[in-house]
Parts: sequence; C-alpha cells; structure tokens
Amino acid sequence: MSTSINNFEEIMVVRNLMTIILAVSALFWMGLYLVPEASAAEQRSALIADGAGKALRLWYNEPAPDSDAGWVNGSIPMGNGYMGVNVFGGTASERIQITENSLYDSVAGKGLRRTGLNNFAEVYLDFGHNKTSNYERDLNLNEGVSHVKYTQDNVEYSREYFTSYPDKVMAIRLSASNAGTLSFTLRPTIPFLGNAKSGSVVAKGDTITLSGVMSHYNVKFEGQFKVILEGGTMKAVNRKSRGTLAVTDADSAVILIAVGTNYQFDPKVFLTTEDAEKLDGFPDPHAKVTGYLNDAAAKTYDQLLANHRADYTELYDRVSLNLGASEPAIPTNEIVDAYPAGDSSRYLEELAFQFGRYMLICSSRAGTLPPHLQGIWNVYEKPPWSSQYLHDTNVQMAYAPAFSANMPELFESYVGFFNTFVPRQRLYATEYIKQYNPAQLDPSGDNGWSGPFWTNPYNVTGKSPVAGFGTGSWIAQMFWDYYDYTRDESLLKETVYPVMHEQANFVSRFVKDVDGVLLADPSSSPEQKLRNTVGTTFDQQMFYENHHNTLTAAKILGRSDKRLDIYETQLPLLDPIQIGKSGQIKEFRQEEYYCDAHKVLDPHHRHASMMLGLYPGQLINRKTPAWLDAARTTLSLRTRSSNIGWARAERIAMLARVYDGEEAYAYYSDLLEGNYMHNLFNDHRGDPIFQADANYGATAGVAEMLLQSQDHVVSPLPALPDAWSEGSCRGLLARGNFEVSVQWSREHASQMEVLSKSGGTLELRYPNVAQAVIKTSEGQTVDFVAKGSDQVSIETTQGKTYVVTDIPACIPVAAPSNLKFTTDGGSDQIELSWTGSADAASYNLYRAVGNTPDYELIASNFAGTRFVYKAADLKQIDQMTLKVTAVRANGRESDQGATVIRLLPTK
Ligand code: FUC
Repeated sequence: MSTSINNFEEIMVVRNLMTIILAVSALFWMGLYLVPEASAAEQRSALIADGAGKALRLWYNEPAPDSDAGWVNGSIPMGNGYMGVNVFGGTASERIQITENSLYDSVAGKGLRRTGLNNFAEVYLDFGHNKTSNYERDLNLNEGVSHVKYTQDNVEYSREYFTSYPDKVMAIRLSASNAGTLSFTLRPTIPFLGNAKSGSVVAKGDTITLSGVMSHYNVKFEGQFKVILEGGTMKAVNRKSRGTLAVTDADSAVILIAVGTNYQFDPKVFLTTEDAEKLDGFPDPHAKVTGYLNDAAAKTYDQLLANHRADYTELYDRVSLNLGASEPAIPTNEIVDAYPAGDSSRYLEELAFQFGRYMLICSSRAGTLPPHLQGIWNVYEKPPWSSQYLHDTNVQMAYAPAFSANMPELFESYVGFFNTFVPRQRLYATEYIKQYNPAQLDPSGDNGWSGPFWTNPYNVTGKSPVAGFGTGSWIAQMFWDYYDYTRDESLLKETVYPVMHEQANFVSRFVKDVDGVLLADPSSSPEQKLRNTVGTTFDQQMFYENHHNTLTAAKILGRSDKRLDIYETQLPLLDPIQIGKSGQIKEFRQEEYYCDAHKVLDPHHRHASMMLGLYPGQLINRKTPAWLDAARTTLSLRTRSSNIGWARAERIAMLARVYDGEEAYAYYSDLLEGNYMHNLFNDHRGDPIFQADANYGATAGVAEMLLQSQDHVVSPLPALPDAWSEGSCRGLLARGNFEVSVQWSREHASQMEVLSKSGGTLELRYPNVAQAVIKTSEGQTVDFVAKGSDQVSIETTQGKTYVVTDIPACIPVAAPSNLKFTTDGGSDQIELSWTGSADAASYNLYRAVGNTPDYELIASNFAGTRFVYKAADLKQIDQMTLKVTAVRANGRESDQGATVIRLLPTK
C-alpha cells in the first residue's frame, strides 16, 4: 500500500486546535498530578498521570457462602506459586481452601469432570461469631493483600492475609480491638480421604501437621500450620487423627502456613512409565516444609509482609491502566451484576485488567508448576478437565500477558516444567517420524521434540487427533516471545534457541511434499471435528512462525548448521495462508467458501486457529495488508456468538490486531458481562466452571488494544474504543524491550514515553508522529528519521526515555464501503462501484492475486464511485481481492478500504 503524505496546511489547522485540546487536557491531568503522596508507581514515570494512588480492590460486605458455589463465585483467590488459596471470609467459621498443583490422583473418568488435581486442604478457623456488623472483606490488588473486618460484641475483629513467594508461606494476622478478646480454633482438614488418599492431622505445641499420601502417583504431601500468639493461651487437641489448636483470650495471633509434596522438576517423572514409581527416590516433603515454616517463623510478621510487598509490587507496579474511573462506593459483586450499566464500568475494566496480572503473579513463579486450566485454584475431587495443561490454546493464553503486560520472568515457571517433560517429547518425536515420515528419521534419535496436547505434572500424552503438531511450534513461540520482548541474548542462547531449533528439527522431518508445498500430515485444527486431515492452517502457520523465528534467532547468535539450511529451504514452502472464496483465511485446505470444508464444522467455533498468525503470532500484520483484510473478514464470519470465556478474550486481541477498537471492546464487555463472576473468576461457559485462561487472556487482549509491536514497530493506542476516550497506561512492554507509557485525551495521545531497556532502533508508529516534538526525558532533542507522517525511527540509548509530545491530531479518513461488481462477464474488463466516503477527494484501487500478502496499486487518485478496470490477465486469474480506499484532498488515505473477491466466472 502506498503511504499517504500529509498536507502541511491541514496539520497547522489541526495543530492550533490541538493547542486548545492540549491545554484543556493538561488542566485535566494536572488534577491527577496533584495526588498528594508520590507512590513507587508514580516514580516510574513522572510524566504520565496513571491514577496511582487509586486502590484497585475487590470488596464485599458479606462472606462467600461456604459451598462449592461460594468457592467459585465469591471466595478470594491468592497464591504464591507454591500454593493457591481461596479465602471465604466467614465469621462463625473462616474457611481457607488450599491447592497444591502437584497433588494428583489418577486422571480417570469420562465427561468434563474427572479425577486429577486434588484439593490439598480445607482449613477452618472457628470463631463462633454469629452476631456481626460492619462486615467487609477485600483483596487489594495494589499490594496483593486481603482483609476481613467486622464487629462482634463491640470488638472490632480484623484479619489480614497474604501469600509470599520469597518466604514460601501464607501468613494471616488476626487482631482484635480489645486485648484478650481473640479466641478461635484452628482446624485444618484433609478433603476427600478414602482409597485414593490417606492421611492425618496432628497438633503438637504451636503447630499442626497435616500429612498423607495420594496413592496413584505416590504423592506424599504435607502442610504445617503454626500459630504465634500475643497474649492468651493455646492448646493442642488430637481426636481421631484430627488435630486442632484452640486459642483462648489472645490479643492477636499470626498463623503461618507452608505446604509441599515430594514432586520435583525432574525428567525422570515423565520418563518413568509406572505411575506409582515416578516419584521414587525423591525426599519426603517433611524437611522441606519444616524448613519453609521455620525460616518464616524466624522473621516478624512485618518483615514477612515487607518481603511479600517488595516482591509483589516489583512485578505489579510495572504496569498501570487508568481509564478515569474513581473508587466505587458499591461492592464488587454489585459492580459485576450491574455491568455494563452503572457508574463503575470503567472501574471494572481497569480492575479486570489488573486482576489477570495479579492471577499470573499468584500462579506462575519460577521453580513452581505453571498455571493449569484453573491456574492454581481447585476445590474439587473431580475438577473440570482434571485441571490439566492443554496446549491447543489454554496454556498459551495463560502466558499471553506475561510479555505484553511486562512480567516476562513469570514464564520461568513454564520453562522449568517444559524442561521436565521435553525429554519425553523427544521420544515421541522419534516415534512419530518413524510412523509418518520414516525416510526423514535420524536413527540416532535427533528428531527434535513433538508438540504435546494434554499434559499434567506426571504424564504427557503424545499426539491427539484434536489438535495437530502445531501445538509444539506454538509452545516454541512463547519461548521466542520471551526473548523478543526482553532481548536478553544469554536467555536466547541458553533457554530459547535450543527449544526453537529442536522444534524446527521435528517439523522439518515431519512435513511432506504435497504438490510442491510442505504440509503437516496428519493435521487437525484445534477442536474442530474434521480431524486427521492434511495441512491445516493451524499447523502450517505455527510451523512457519517457528521456522522463521528460529532462523532469525540463529542470525542473532551467529549460528549455522545443516539443519538451519534445511529450515531456510523449507520456509517458503510451508504455505501458511490460503485465502478462500469468501475472502476468508481458510482453516482447512479443502475449504472454498467460509467453513464449507465439511458439514461437521462449526462456523461459529470458539477456536479461531487459522488466525493465530494474526494473534498471538506475527505473520499477519500491517506489512501483509491483504492478509490483514482477510483476517478482518474471517473474524466477522466467525461471529460474536460463542459464549466461551477464553474465546472472547482471544478475540479481544485478534480484533485489536485488525485495529477494530470498537469490536475488541465489545468482546471485552461481553466477557465481563457474561463470564466474570463476583470474585472476577472467569466462568468458562455458564455452568459455572471456573477456567483461568480468560482472566489471563482478557489482560492480554486489553494490552493489545493499547500497544502493539508484532511487526517490530512500536504502535501505541492501535485500537482504542470510544468508551476509553480519556486515559493513560504505563509500563506496557513492546518487542525490542521498550517500555511504553501513553496518556491520551479525546482518543488522541497527548504524551507518549518509551523507555529503551536494551537500546537499539525504535520504530515508533502513531498518526502524525513525524510532526511531534521528541525529546529525551532530560529534555535533549532527539534525532529521528521520518518514514512518512506516521512513523519515526530513533536510534536509542539503553536506559533513556524518549518523550513524544505535541502530536498533531489526525482526523482519520473514512473508508468507502459496499464495493461490488456492476458488470463482470469474465472478460478482461470489469466494472466496479461502491458507496463513497464523505472524506474522499479521490480513490485508489488495489488488487491482491490469490494468496498474496500485499496489494498492488491498480489506479490512484481517480474521482467518482465507479471504475472500469481493464487488464488482459483478468481473464486468467481465478481469484483476486479488489480493494478501494479513499484519499483526502491532503493526500491522507483511509486506513482501511472496501474489499470484494473477484472469482473468474465459470463459463
Ligand atoms: C479446550 C477448549 C475448551 C476448554 C477446554 C478445557 O478444549 O476448546 O473450550 O477450554 O480446552
């Protein structure tokens, strides 16, 4: 596409208008600058008003009901990687449910709910407070701390809870406003005792030890609960293997909780075939858990809290989003119920964005198991889909916000898990190459690793007809993103490159030559019912992306080898995108019109796997405008009808990537309205079934609305909806390790800041950015090269912040619509007509033949809303996309156009 050039006069008019807007908005934002205390968040970016100081809180004025329904809808989730915790906040009896991600039973049963991950402990604090008033409980996202407070018998009781990653414990502080009025019984229990699980709870001194064995994998588990009192007395009572600690008349108390199992990140777990022997030789968790508890108990509560805060806020405070909401006067359940009506919709949108980040911080920490379908929270004996790891969307969605929402090191949790199961995948890879393409087999076993589908901490299934081997390349893409966002070369060398290269190795041996292209066989598009076919777009796109990224990484590291040569030869033959007769990106090669490949296919399917090159991939972007238009068409054909949480979350991002802020926002609204429960857990599809992926995915989707960089061009505010006309965001991460903050007013960026964390060239795209003022944060003028009016290129210095102000407003040019053929008899001449754009002084016509990614310009700057297109090859070309764009008098062209597919009429 041609780049539009601006008329200078228009810019000046707009500049004057902008001066007024900027002055008004400066006054508006100054109000926010005057927030009295400068928090750590404000110090990060002194220039962007980000609403720091505003508490982002979930709060309620009653406890969550003591039931499964209360757990899923009302309890407050916490976690530190070592344990997930759901706090109910009861007053007669507090219930704290604990999950440990390695406590597994056999994966058995049919249907949606199967045994698998088990509930670790149900812990009760019996207070007998039945006549309470002024009740409130909350979860403060700014600090990762939860509270309960109420009054009973004129005493104000309060409790504070946090789960600490650095100290590996949960800590609870219980206080009372009057000395000597705190009495309770601590009563940890083991849920679901029976054949599969045995154990006991023993109280001794100030500590209760809960321990036992989950028999299928011989998982030994232990939890310790220590009570530290100020004033009062405590008494250990043991009745029938049910130990309790009764506290009487204390001033205050602290409870510390540590848990663990004998599970380890060791490939032996996956390589041992006998389930009961997988953990053989690993030490009993007693010493480990005792160590966690003793180490924590050697510190004061305040020290533990300070450690937790420092660890948590270091991650959490990197990013803020301010949509102008103020702290609501009504509890979170009412906000959720009222959404999208009510005064607090913006607040819920901010809250849900940060809640996804919070959940990832809770559930994905280095050295601990990564988040599964339910993150790190499970109350059931038969959790949905066994709480496993699914690699056909769910795991990848969990990690989507890790990079864009600036918490890349949280991916270390997955790295540890991946390294544990990948040796098993290598064996599968050899098996599959032997089975599907024996001529390509490396007899010494150097066949790479193949993509898994279902995984749990103990076993990984090989292939599945439900999804093709593209799952593996999709995993490798997360590794690539880990590097591409952080630009840490030693990470690339040690951690990322080997994973990508080995995945490409498997793929390079697996694909087969079919009529000159290299296709996956067998191949399935996730969850669609047409299975074991050839060359689905899912597999082809994922393979293409990984081959491409591996070659890029090899160049960065200066590597060369024989297999890299093979990947290079194969890359152009992987045929990742095919455009169908509806103008759609085909999901299946046998598809002609949208979704007509087979009657078993669901045209409204929740998965949109043929679009993964658009998001989270990088294949379809502004530099492939014909593919981008096909992606837009496909998204509208897929419709908004799926009510599945994660699918809605994924579409937020996909629509953002085709620059449709309104539709992206519509999906975010659908998700918040239709899937978010009172505690903000995502209800997968209304059963209610909690699934964490949409929580993580919503955050990633919103991040894509605010910042994109898939083509390595840093693009702030690419898909801002009208509902967010005023706002700011701080600290989102772009590829290239650029940290980006933006403040906007009337949907126009008034200030952008880019912190260059690794140096290098910054390509920055924003309408009219080439006419803006660009300085360093120290006020030095910055040299840049303008690439048209909307992009600048800056050679950055590591550690410097680049501040962009005075960006002239750009009034977008409305696109034409309704492009159609007035006459087309299959000759070398066709006549086109369209509905004109009020902004157009003239039009441009383009065409893209077949599957080509780019358009060629056919005619430019012609007037009227009809065009007779004559070309000798029109008689020969089976399929092409035609596109008309509007051009304003100043030369600026509409970002989008009207498209139509031209099929050669069959004679
Ligand atoms: C995939 C998805 C479903 C669900 C399940 C756990 O099968 O298609 O929607 O998320 O995983």
